[in-house]
Amino acid sequence: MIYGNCEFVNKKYKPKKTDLIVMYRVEPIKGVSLERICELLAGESSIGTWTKISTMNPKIAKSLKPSAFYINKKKNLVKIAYPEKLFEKKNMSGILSSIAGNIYGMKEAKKLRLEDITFPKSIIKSFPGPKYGIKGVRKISKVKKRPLIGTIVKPKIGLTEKQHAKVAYESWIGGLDVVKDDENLTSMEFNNFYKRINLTFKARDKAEKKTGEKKIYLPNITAEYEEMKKRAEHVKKKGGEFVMIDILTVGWSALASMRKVTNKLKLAIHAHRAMHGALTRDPKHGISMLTLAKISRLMGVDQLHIGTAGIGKMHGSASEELSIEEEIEEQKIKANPKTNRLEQNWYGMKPVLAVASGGVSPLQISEIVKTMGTDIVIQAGGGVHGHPNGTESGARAMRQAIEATMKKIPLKKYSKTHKELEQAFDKWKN
Ligand code: CAP
Ligand code: MG
Repeated sequence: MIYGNCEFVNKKYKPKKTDLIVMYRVEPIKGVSLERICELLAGESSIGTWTKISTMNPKIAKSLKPSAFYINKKKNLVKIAYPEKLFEKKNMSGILSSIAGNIYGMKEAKKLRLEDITFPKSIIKSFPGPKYGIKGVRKISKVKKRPLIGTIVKPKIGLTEKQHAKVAYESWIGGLDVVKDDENLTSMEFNNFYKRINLTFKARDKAEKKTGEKKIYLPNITAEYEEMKKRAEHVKKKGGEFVMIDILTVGWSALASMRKVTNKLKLAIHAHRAMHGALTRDPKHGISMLTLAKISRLMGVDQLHIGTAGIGKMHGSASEELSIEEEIEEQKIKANPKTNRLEQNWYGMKPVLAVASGGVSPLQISEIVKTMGTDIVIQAGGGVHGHPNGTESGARAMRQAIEATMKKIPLKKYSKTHKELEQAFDKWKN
């Protein structure tokens, strides 16, 4: 069976260390075999087209032809090994136009999901990876062992610059380490980015003075590239250490450029994954969050939202999200057929700090830490500003919850002697 000039299915093929390997889950339309789909997938994502062409020569085919070497009919999983030469190094847009491009529009595939990619050393090494990573973030924040705790200013949009800075101040003095803008707060008529940044950094300085602790602000600089750059420069000028970027809505190319900008400015990147659900949610279609997280690590974000291991308000299973955490925080990943994971060696690339967020309240802190460990940022928006006594008390309740967790004291017990945590229990029960 051939697609154009080549035959791409080769079950005897032994993948080379230099190959880029992709695992796809694919559901063909009626009457189309998985073998046929493999021919189409491998061909369309590399050197093939629908018919035989005169411009193809055996030399091209020999050096660049991918091989579909694994076909699992029970699970509808296939693996394709692509020679590394097919891809331009450090060009994620180009790489994805191949392995996650036209193939999604193929008539013969009803559903197609990119489950995982093993990147070869040459591609890993061509990307910058995080500038700071977990250690760097801990150094900036001066939080050594426990998870960082933070909030998202709420309402998402609606507060003026002054109100925003006030909410941030109360969050910090209540005991939180991190305050961040929400993903859809950019520069609005009633809340201008530059004015917000000026006022919120003033509030940060005041909060640091009052508490004697390091406080972090994550301003959302999401915009078109030139403006994003200007915003990042402004954050630096005002004494910031981080910027937040909605990495999927700005796109990989803009992110790559921003990684260079932030490198020069010495700023860390907090990556918000808004819109990921459009790609990741259907278990049979799209691109897995695991893959997006791997790409984010390559691109060089320092922190990434990965979900709460099924504990918060967002869709996502514990096993999937724990796999993602492992993938962005470890150096060597073993293949795991149960979770559809391929192996990956990160060749020393710095790890990304996982962010657990979405529907979190102080009452879930212990469970999150138990499940996800301490190398995380735990964020609560509604769970702080929804506290019956307001933002500062909400922040206190979060801090009490993390203290109790680190001391291994049950939250309920700790709440008997900690008023704000007790009030959180009254509101959110457990
Ligand atoms: C959380 C949040 C975050 C989500 C994103 C929100 O607020 O600010 O954007 O965490 O999801 O807008 O929902 P709450 P994820 O604490 O009030 O829920 O982290 O899964 O990408
Ligand atoms: Mg949000």
